[in-house]
Order: sequence, then structure tokens, then C-alpha cells
Amino acid sequence: KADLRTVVAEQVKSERARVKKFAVEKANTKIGEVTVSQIYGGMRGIPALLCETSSLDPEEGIRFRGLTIQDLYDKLPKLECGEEPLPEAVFWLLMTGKIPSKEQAKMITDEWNDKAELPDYVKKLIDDMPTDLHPMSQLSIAVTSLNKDSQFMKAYKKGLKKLDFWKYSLEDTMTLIAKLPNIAARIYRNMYRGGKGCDEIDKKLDWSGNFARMMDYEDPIFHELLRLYLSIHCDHDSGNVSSHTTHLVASALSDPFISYAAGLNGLAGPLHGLANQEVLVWIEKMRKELGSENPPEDQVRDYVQKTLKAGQVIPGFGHAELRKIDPRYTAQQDFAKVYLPNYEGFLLVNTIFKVVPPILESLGKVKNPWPNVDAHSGTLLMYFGMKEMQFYTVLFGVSRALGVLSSITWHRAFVIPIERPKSYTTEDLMELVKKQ
Ligand code: NMX
Ligand code: MLT
Repeated sequence: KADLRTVVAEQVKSERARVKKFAVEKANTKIGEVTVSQIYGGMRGIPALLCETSSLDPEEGIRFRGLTIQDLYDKLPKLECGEEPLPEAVFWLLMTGKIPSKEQAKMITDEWNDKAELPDYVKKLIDDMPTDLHPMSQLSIAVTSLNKDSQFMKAYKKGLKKLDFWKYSLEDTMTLIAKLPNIAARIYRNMYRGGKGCDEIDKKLDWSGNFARMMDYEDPIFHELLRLYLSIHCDHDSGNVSSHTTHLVASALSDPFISYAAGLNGLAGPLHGLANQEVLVWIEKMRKELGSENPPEDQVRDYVQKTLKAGQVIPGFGHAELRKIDPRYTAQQDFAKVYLPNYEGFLLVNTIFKVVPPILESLGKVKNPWPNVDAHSGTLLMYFGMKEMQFYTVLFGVSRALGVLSSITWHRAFVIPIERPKSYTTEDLMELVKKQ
């Protein structure tokens, strides 16, 4: 079976021609308009970005290269002993739009295992960071430092041709993704295990299995959870903060390491990826205040009202684009139904799911009252003993690398220029509106 680079190289050739023809022929075709409220309203709904790797339907949720999460289960290769999709296979799908064979997914695992070792200076950098520095900052710093050996930048300095940008971007992508579990697990061990534990890759294990093992989680069901987790958080079209930031920074021809590090800094915000930490912080506060691991519905309802009265958002609910229950939430709920149906944390998540949407709906302003991916993830991690809530967004970040790095490689294949939209002052806008 052909390897990833061969498959992508063939596709780049044909896709480049197809896209060029389309973009030239339809260059002046309008596909939307921009209103003043969109400019003041976070550019919601402006059709302005390209994303080949995934698309997000507000009513249905995410499709990765056209496949739903259920399709990932049905079609992607899995481990002999596993039920969950392999992130390696998801990465192949994102990069090529094709379902990999078992051997092709294994090629990715083997390559990532071979490239997983961290340079000594990165190990030292991580070990020297204060253990009370947020793990997302540590991750971003460590990833940034990897650009010392960026193949893209080395080739660029030597006069790399535009049409070959994508090849070196892909090389950096493979190196970066391979090293991420090692970086994240080292941060985890330093912060929560006194720096002790294994940092050796076991070449018999897959990417997720190694990651779990290096964080000292041996339970095979946790390894399965991590496979699910690292698969479903990978991509959410290009408009979300982490993907858009990565693309924006990469459009300046910054190498993949610093582009993705920029995306991680966006993911670390409480309205984006940090929400999975916020959910558990909020749940733990609620439990403490109500004096129960699984408080009854009426008390949860009062607690939700109290949170809103204090001017805070209910973390894990709402979405800027989705208008239904996030299918990533449902995938995690399905996992919990199988492996931890009676866990009090899961029962409480179910109560919150019942209580919150009608309350948010009653506010009359929340566009989507339903749970998003972050409403469930922390509770699953808690069940398996990962109580360190600050670390949850790191797992999201590791997964997001699969999508954003595939995406920027394709943008380079299409030689998309530097991003530079037009901005206006309020005065300019008022003038423009007068002329309408
Ligand atoms: N709790 C309370 N109020 C909310 C919520 C919520 N969960 N979601 C939206 N609202 C409010 C929002 O703050 C705004 O209020 P105001 O007009 O007073 O400023 C109003 O409802 C309208 O907001 P929307 O247009 O529905 O949402 P928007 O697109 O601006 O923001 C989120 C989307 C996701 C930022 C927002 O729903 C939110 O803050 N949710 C909680 C945080 C969260 O779970 N984020 C994770 C998103 C997924 N991810 O991983 O990135
Ligand atoms: C994501 O996965 O990026 C989040 O759901 C946020 C978004 O899509 O805006």
C-alpha cells in the first residue's frame, strides 16, 4: 500500500489543478454579504475561510472529510483489541480524504513512534518550567521551541519553491505530532507526579497507548478513551479560534511549530478549549456547595440560576456555530453508557444536561442551549483518576494538532497567500453605511 507522502503528492497534483480552475473561473462569483452586525459580532457566519479537512453543519455537527463520528467508528481501522477509532487513521483521513488500510494506519504509528524522542534542550526547557505555570502555557512554549529544527524554515532559507512548501510543512507536521505525547506527558509528570515516570516509547503501542502509558495510565479502557478523545477533538472546520489562529499565523509562512503554538494559545481561552477545565471546576464547586457527589435536580437547577445571576456563563453549553447537541458530546455519553453507567459523575452530567438547556432557552438570548464537547470530557477523565483539571485542555490541544496541521499543509499545497482582511474604524463604517 502507498505511504502517506505518495498518496498526498498525487492528490496535491490533481487537487491543485481542480482548485485553480475553479478559483479562476468563479473568481467573481459572490457567495455572501457582510453586515455591520457581523463586523461587531465576531464575524459570525461570514463565508471567508477555506477548510478542506472538515466541515461543520450547525444542525448536524462535524464531518471529517465528509465522515460523521459514527462513520469513523464504522469505517476507520482500529486496534485488534480496540473499539475506538485510531487517531493515526483520523490523521490519514484528514490529510488525504481517504480511509487508510490497517497497514497505512500502522505506518503512521510506526513513524510517530520513531520520531517521538525529544531533543535534550526541550526536555530541559520543560523540566525548568515552574510547576505552577499552566500546562497549556508549558505546552505552547515547548512546541514553540521545537522550531529550532524546522525543516520548513531550513528549506525556506535555502530558497524553497512555493510549490514545494507543503512537502516541508508535512515533514514538520509529522515530527511535531510524533513528539506531542512526549511533551504533554512530561509536563503532566512534572506537575503531578514529581517528575517521575516513564518517558520511553514502547514501539508495540500506538500513539494514544504510548501517551497514556507515559502519563502513568495503564488501564486499557483509559487507552480506549484517549483514542476516542484524541480523534473527536481533532478538527472543527477552520472558523474556531485555534484553527483560525493556526491558519492566520501559518499564512505569514511561519513554520508549523510556531503556527500551531499560536493556535494553542487561543485554545487556552475559557470560551474555547479551556472550557473543559472550567466545566469540572464548576461541577466540583457545585458538589462542595451542595454537599453531595450527585445532587438532586432541583438543587442543580438553583445552582445553575445562581451561576447565571453572578454574571457567569454555564461552561460546556452553547456554541458559536452549532445549533444542536454536539455529536462529540453524544459520542462521549455513549462511551460512558458502556464503561461507567453508574458513576456518580456521569449521573450528574446527565442531570446537568436535563436542567441547563431549558434555563438557557428561557434567557431568550442564547442561540444554542445545548451541551458542547467540553460538557462531558472532564468527567470521563475523572472517572479514570485524572483529577488534574488544568491538564484537560492539553489533551484537547494534542488532538487539535491533527486537524490544524493537516489544514495548513493543504493551504500550502494551494499556495494560499498571506491572510489580510480589511478592517474599518467605526467612523469609516458609518461613512460606508451612508453611501449604501
Ligand atoms: N451560559 C450563559 N450565557 C451564555 C452561554 C452559556 N453557556 N452561551 C451563550 N451565552 C450568552 C452569551 O454570553 C451572550 O450573552 P450577552 O448577549 O449578554 O453577551 C448571549 O448568550 C448570546 O451568545 P451566543 O450568540 O449564543 O453565543 P456566542 O456565539 O457569542 O458564544 C460560546 C459561543 C461558546 C462562547 C458561548 O456559548 C459560551 O460562552 N459558552 C460557555 C463556554 C463554553 O462552553 N465554551 C466552549 C465552546 C466549545 N469549545 O470547545 O471551544
Ligand atoms: C471547537 O472544537 O473548536 C469548538 O467547538 C469551538 C468552535 O467550533 O468554534
